[in-house]
Amino acid sequence: MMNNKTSLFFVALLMGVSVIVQAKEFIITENDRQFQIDQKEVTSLNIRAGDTVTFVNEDKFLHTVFSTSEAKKFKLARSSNGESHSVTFDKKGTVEVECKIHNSMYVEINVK
Ligand SMILES: [Cu+2]
Repeated sequence: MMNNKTSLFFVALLMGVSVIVQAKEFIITENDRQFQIDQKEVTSLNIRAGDTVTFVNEDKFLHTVFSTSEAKKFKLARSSNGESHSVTFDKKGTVEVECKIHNSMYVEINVK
């Protein structure tokens, strides 16, 4: 039989695992010099702290995705068609995501 300490450990472990399972991955594609979800332009997206967004270049153009927002500063490597990069958003706040090459590309990620 497990003693109390051991069973507490397993309860804590299970709680930790369930938190990890709840974190979601969102896919944003780059297409026609737009950020898109399901082939439609997306300009704002609500996610939760801990979620990951994967940016997939499906375009014939190069893209360099970045943000200078306080909640998540990042700059992804320049990507060509078929390449993807992921960002995990750990802090709550508004993250304005842009492309260094195409200044019309913009999506606001609201981390709740
Ligand atoms: Cu671009």
